[in-house]
Amino acid sequence: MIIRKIFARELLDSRGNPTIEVDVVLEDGSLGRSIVPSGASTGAYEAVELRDSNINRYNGKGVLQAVKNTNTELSQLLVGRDSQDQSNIDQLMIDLDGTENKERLGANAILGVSLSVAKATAQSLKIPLYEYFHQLSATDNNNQFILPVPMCNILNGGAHASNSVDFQEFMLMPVGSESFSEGLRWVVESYQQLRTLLAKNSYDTSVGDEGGFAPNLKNNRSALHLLIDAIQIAGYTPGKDMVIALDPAMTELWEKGKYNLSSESKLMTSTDMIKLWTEWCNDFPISSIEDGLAEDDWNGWQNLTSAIGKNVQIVGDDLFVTNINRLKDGIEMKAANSILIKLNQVGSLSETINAITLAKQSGWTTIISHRSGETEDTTIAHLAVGTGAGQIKTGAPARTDRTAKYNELLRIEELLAEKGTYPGISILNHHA
Ligand code: 2PG
Ligand code: MG
Repeated sequence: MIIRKIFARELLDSRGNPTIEVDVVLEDGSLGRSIVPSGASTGAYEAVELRDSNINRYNGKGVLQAVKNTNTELSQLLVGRDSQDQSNIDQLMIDLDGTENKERLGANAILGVSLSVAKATAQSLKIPLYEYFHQLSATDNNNQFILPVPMCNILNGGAHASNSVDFQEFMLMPVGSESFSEGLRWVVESYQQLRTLLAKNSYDTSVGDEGGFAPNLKNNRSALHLLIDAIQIAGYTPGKDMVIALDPAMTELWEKGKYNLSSESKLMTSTDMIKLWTEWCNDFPISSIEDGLAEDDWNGWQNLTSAIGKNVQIVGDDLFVTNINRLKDGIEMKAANSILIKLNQVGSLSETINAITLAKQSGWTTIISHRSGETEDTTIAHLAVGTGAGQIKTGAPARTDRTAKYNELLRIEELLAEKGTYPGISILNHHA
């Protein structure tokens, strides 16, 4: 179907920062609309999110230039083209931008168009978005879809909160449930119990950027005890019904070759951190650690993976930034065994799908992820199901920017009925 119109506007994300929304309209009237999210603990190698430098508007965070680039150059490039030609459309935008990291037109502008073209096409084909993503990424043609195991961030720290916890995300994965909806209920019940538990112990129950609680704890390790207690009070068995996943986002704590755990006044080497993660994994049912080391500490990543990668999912976020070249290096170096996938780190749908495909072909696990600055846009729920990624990370089961994705997955689960399967623990088993 031919693209008739492309139109972008500036609106707001969950932190009240401006972001870009793009509408793509096809000849038959089909509309694709997407809003681009934005990170706080961003990796240095991410594609560039174009922001206006005009400090008189939104403290320089406006996106009017990205909007303009969409409404002029990108629109001129793509109006009149076939919307089903997704990879060609993405390549044309990459070529027109002409830079390595999409800094001229903006990865936010390019991604907004890329996703809205796909969404408009799905609407025109009268198929759900996840099914169109499945068509774009399918290596097999079977009619079975995989619902993702959620990684629910119930306790926030680091760059996502102003509390004393150094590590960014403490998450629960309901690997023992029969279905996505049952697993989601288990984490919600545990989340509610965590609130009660915090209140009972006179901790603050306010939340961080991703909706998880952000109490001032006496040390980082006590967050794990709280999680275990909350799971048990909710009536579930830690390590069986639910496991723990961490994203300490260590790039944020990397200072002059050391890791600064400021809440505990400790400067740690890479070896110290690997020791700490190994201990934590022995003492608690932790099945996944994302960004356990910083984005340039390749050697440390190799050591961490060889130390605990057999039993623990070692996930690269800032390390790979959804970039296929960095992923290739990581696979060759055995620097991890899993990749976090964020559309806006790389800036187009096709490049994102290529990264997922390569990871899967290499026997790695894949986790589709939100950003800490989100919106009501639910594209990643469809991407998780459509690509069969197996896991999704989309924050606490609280705050509309986060629950929007969970709610969309509940709808998809209902729609798929017996065509959808929930992998549970099997998604992590191949590391063992
Ligand atoms: C992360 C993300 C999402 P941000 O580090 O994985 O949780 O945070 O979007 O701030 O980079
Ligand atoms: Mg991360």
